[in-house]
Amino acid sequence: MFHKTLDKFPQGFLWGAASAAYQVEGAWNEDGKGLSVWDNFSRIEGKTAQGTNGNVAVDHYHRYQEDVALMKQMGLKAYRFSVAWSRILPNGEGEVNPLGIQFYDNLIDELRANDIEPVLTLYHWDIPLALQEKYGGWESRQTIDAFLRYCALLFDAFKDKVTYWVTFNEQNVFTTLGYRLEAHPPGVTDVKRMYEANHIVNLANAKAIDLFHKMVPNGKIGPSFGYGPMYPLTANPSDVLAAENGEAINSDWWLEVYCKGRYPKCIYKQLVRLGIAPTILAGDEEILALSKPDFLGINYYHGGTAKVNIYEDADQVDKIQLKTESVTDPYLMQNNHKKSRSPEQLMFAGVDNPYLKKTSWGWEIDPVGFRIALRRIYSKYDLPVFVTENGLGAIDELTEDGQIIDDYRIVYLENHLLEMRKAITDGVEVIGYCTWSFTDLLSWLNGYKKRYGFVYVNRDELDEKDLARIPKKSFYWYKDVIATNGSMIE
Ligand code: BGP
Repeated sequence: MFHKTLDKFPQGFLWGAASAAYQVEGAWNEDGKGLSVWDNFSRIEGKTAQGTNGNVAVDHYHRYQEDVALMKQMGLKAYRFSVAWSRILPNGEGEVNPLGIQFYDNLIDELRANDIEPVLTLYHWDIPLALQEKYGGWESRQTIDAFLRYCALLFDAFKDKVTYWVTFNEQNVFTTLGYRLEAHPPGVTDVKRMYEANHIVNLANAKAIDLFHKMVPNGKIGPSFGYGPMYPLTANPSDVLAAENGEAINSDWWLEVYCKGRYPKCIYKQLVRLGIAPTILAGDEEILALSKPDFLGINYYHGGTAKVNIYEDADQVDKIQLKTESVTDPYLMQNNHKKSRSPEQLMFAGVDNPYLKKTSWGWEIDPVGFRIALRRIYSKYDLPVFVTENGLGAIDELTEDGQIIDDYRIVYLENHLLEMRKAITDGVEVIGYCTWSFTDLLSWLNGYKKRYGFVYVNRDELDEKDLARIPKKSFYWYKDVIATNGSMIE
């Protein structure tokens, strides 16, 4: 779709930036906070880059006023942050920690006083350790009850101060990395357990949305999904089908539950066939149907590319491999799901996209994919879209006179914003856009080297230094973007 002129960004568009509690706050054991699974996991040798952890992070807990002052200086319209469940309920349930509520109350007041819309994420991966140890975390239905109590406390405390709420951040990512690839807590490698835990989170999400609508009738809530479109490698219909399969298992599997309140039938049938479908009890379908989000949050970094897998490609089927009873044969997964990590193998083969460059961490850079993503999910689900994360992880270096000239970040964001503006012109309703991130922060697995912020934080993996905040060149660029309500993006 070619447009001679582009529509303006809507009035009141939420130009924002995002963070997560564990990645910025620090103060891991202060003012009554309990432990989260990440406080524990990061202590296990070899799990994070150079053993980095969130004990201090970028000390936002103590420096939130300074950080909000910088947001104000920039003119930021929205700040997305997450609440650490273990600050509110140190054991995940039971006694409430009033100092935990107080911290977020102060932060929200500070944001409001500076005309910044708070966007509150209820869960950004840091489940209280006590719930993990007592119930097995997201593998137990008791955790749903604990989560709802936690949600109710926050709904009640902030219903008059916070309009925009996010339930779960990237459920697809934390269940995959946590229960299948052992890269995140609880460090499991069992695809069946992943789908079981994922089902529990789906139930928690639906119930939380339903409770929210009863308790905060004027608010808006939705999940934030890590989304990128799947492309076929070629116009070969078999590759196109492979991409459809990829889109279905990587995205529809979650998005249909969020937006339509039920599992997509083909993927569900495939998981049943493979013996890895989640256990659905009587009443679960009714609970899933309660999921009626007001918007769909998406975190966009990149999509993926698929070609037909070796089992379905008539030209190059490696029949020998199929005939051998190797444990890597995915058909064996029916009896031995622990040995296989990939039901997707039967559906498509993931490949590099020959048209796209990558970041230093191997993430494809694909601004046009952002427009495709917005168009695709808007036409499929018909919900306003809130872009809750997008950004570039890069190595930033201080010049001798103490500046950070991050032109590469400006180019990255500019290209993405232009595609978003085109998507808006196409007709997609986008209500806001949060970059990842405002200040530099701790990357879950990559330490402090991989920086995303508009504001440099003077620390590295081994040395906390003075944690000074230094606005980068991109800070002033985004300030102008906001001041012109995006009209300079063309
Ligand atoms: C998203 C997460 C964020 C953040 C971001 C960048 O998936 O929601 O919390 O971590 O990715 O990730 P990384 O630090 O691995 O580059």
